[in-house]
Amino acid sequence: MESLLPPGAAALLRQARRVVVFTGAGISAESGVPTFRDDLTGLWARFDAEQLATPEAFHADPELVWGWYEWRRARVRRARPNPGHLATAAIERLVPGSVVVTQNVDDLHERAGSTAPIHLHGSLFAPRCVAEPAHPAAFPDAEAVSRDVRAAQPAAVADGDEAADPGEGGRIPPPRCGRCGALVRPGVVWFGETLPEAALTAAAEAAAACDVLLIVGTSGVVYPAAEIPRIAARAGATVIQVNPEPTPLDGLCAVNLRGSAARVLPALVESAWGSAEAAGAPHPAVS
Ligand code: BJW
Repeated sequence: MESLLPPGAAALLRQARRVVVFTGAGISAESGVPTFRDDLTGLWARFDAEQLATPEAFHADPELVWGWYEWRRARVRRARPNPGHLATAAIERLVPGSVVVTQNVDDLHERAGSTAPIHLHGSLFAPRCVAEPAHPAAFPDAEAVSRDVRAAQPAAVADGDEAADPGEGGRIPPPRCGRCGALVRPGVVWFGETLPEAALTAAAEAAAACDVLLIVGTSGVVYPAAEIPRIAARAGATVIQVNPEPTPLDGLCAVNLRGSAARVLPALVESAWGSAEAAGAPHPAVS
């Protein structure tokens, strides 16, 4: 792998005092979590985004949308962080001024040992009330929602599975808010919705202040998230990209590393800091 890394990429990383790792669905692909737009395996290859990832879709068919998110949540719970997530956490440990900014709604960065990654598009594990976002206290943990769903839909859930899994395309009625009775919705950011303001501001500030921004596994077509690497480049940071395919962000990058996150990131970290531990030896938090 060392030979795949252009000389200089590792040195740029090693010399950086503040690194932002900006991730998309590609970093979780090798954990078995589908991306959105990959031709054969992406979620949108089988479903129209407009049918599932908009407020209108949830309003029109809440059972289809909730069932789809329960299916995805069950898949993520069964997935494990891969060497790309571990290498990202290693960068955080090795460069204390580092920040992980992710568009992903899974929790694989956290389970790899990353501390407080910024989630621009929300989380699969933070369902909330449609009527009053301040009502999540009615569902203090995602497990409670999952238990409610299992109780309501015993036939839809495999015995012993930790989360409700209706299968892809399966339908499950969303639970109701314990405080006001309105529907509970996935705590993710759908098309046409604004991103959480605090997360977007923190991500933009980290991008403006970093010396290296590492883009990993995103198609770079969804805004405003795709502005984050542009903010870094405008502020003078060096941008490095890891992706097996070209993206619209290629032109922004000093280095484009064509390969998978689980192969390239550990090699990059090992080349920069020269130790196998740095390249992502399992963190105690990995589960
Ligand atoms: C690997 C790999 C391996 C594979 N290793 N790599 C400006 C211009 C045009 C449009 C807009 C604009 N500003 C706003 C918009 C509208 C819209 C938008 O961006 N549309 C474009 C798609 C055209 N944006 C919005 O609506 C946003 N809200 C907003 O702007 O509010 C203000 C506003 C409102 C109304 C009007 C105007 C403004 C909200 C966006 C929310 C995105 N939500 C989703 C779903 C989240 C919930 C869920 O999970 O269901 O977020 S969409 C989906 O795309 C998800 C992702 O986070 C996001 C990005 O996808 P990502 O991560 O890049 O995945 P892929 O699949 O696209 O790419 C995977 C990549 O990995 C590929 O490159 C592979 O090659 C690579 N890969 N294997 C490394 N092993």
